[in-house]
Amino acid sequence: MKLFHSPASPYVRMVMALAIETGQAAKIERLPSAAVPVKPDQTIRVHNPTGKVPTAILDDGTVLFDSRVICEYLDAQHPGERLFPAEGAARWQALTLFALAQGLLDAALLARYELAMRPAEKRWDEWLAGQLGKIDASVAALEAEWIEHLEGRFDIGALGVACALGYLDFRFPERDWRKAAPRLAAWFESVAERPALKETRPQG
Ligand code: 99T
Repeated sequence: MKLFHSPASPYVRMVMALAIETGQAAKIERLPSAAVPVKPDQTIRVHNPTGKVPTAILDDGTVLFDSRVICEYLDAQHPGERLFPAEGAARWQALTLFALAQGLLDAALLARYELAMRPAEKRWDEWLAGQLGKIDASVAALEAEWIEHLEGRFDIGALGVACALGYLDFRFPERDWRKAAPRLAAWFESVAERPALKETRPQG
């Protein structure tokens, strides 16, 4: 499989972390990319009109995106225990937690683009505050409602949350999410040394 890749992207990180967790990293060929919203990478666009990473190209030419789809695809390709539970409450809980991690990240990325890409004179403070508020509310919900789940099996929800929190450390270190979420911080510490997370720490 070829994968349009960026070492700074938490969405790419989810795919790579899942591949490492499930013993499939060696079969992924990383393609360099320059995915930014204002100047789309045309080599990605040929395959994915949104121009985003991760985008995967399978050996038969089939294109898969986004991170949710590629993660679930890879999880169906190995003989071990699945990170996406197959059915029942475990599945819906894991998918909801994964969606929360994705939602947190979507807000964090919008805030990042607002701060790093939008010219200062065009900034809209209320809009930025709205995105930062979504991050804080998501962290609060993880602390209040999800610790028991997180401390259970390392499923796709847990993997997603670890990548989302890692992104906050990477791009928003000054916001110190740990202050309001000590149990979440302890959980994050306990999983941070997993090879899948250690080998995919964001860079950029
Ligand atoms: O928005 C764009 O045009 C380019 N941005 C991306 O490709 C980002 C890179 S993270 N990826 C996504 O937005 C993917 C979201 C999708 N729903 C998924 O795959 O789940 C870059 C982070 C950074 O540099 O700080």
